[in-house]
Amino acid sequence: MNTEILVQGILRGDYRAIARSISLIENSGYKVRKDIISRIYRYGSAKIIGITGPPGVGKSTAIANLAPSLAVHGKVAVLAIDPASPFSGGAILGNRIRMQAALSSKGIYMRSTSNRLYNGGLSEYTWDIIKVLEAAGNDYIILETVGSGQADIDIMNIADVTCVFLAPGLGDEIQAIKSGIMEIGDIFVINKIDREGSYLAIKDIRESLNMSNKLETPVIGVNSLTGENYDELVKNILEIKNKNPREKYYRKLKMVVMEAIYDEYSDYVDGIEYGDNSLDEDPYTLAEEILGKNSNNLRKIKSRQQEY
Ligand SMILES: Nc1nc2c(ncn2[C@@H]2O[C@H](COP(=O)(O)OP(=O)(O)OP(=O)(O)O)[C@@H](O)[C@H]2O)c(=O)[nH]1
Ligand SMILES: [Mg+2]
Repeated sequence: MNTEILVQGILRGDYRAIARSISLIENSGYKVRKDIISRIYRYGSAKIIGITGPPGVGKSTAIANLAPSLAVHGKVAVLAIDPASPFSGGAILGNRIRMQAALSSKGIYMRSTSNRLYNGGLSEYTWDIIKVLEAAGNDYIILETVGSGQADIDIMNIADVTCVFLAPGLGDEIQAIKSGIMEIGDIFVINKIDREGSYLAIKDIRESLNMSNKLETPVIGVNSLTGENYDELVKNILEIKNKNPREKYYRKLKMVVMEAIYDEYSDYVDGIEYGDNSLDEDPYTLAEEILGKNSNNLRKIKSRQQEY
């Protein structure tokens, strides 16, 4: 498909164009991503709401409540990042399809993306996909990340509001992950307050926040099965101001520039071969030559590549 037509589709909020662009972003090289992103990245601006927490805490169930509640205030999209594990693949997919159907009947676009081998709670292309969803006119983008404790700190770089979900009875698990997540949460949500121990869990988090000088951070108990206290949660999410978009942009900028440089020069690097006596330079000199500071060996590599 022609990129210009695709971009027009994204800007109209057309689901098929959005889905197609996200697939292209996930499966093509940086040049295709550039082609799409460079045309859309100035369009739209959404509040990015990160939902993180340990596996099974109820993040997806929460989003099934949260997304329709936010949809009263603007256009909503959901992006779920799934672990790449081959074991959980089928089960997760089934849940996703049900959730997608339920949300889309309410005009909410949902998409999941795998974090593949990317080391962290996000996928490599989360930022790019968010740009597509912003350009499509969404006011709120809810991001469910793989609940992996410390690794989810990545979410801070991309979300305007980070909601850390915990549940009563996690016990040791809470202790283990607390050190990392106390820093990242703008809102702490104790889910499953229908369960025993929810009062203690809320108290425990409040105490930890006090110790980290985050006395003002809201701690909200909810029941995601009944929707209890979601008004309170939504109110708190709406109250938190968006971060400066430029600040969020910097990390991505560095990553993409590195990737683009690598893409541009990797052919030359691949062209270096074992036992190549015509390239008898030390690696540093050779690197400088590839970067264009001296073109002697580069010409050799280039001309050999053309023979292939
Ligand atoms: N009792 C109770 N159960 C809940 C509540 N919220 C979610 N659950 C249940 O908890 C289980 C896990 O919920 P999910 O929403 O899949 O949890 P998740 O955090 O998205 O899980 P992963 O994506 O696998 O990390 C499901 O069986 C839900 O029905 C709640 O408020 N109370
Ligand atoms: Mg989930």
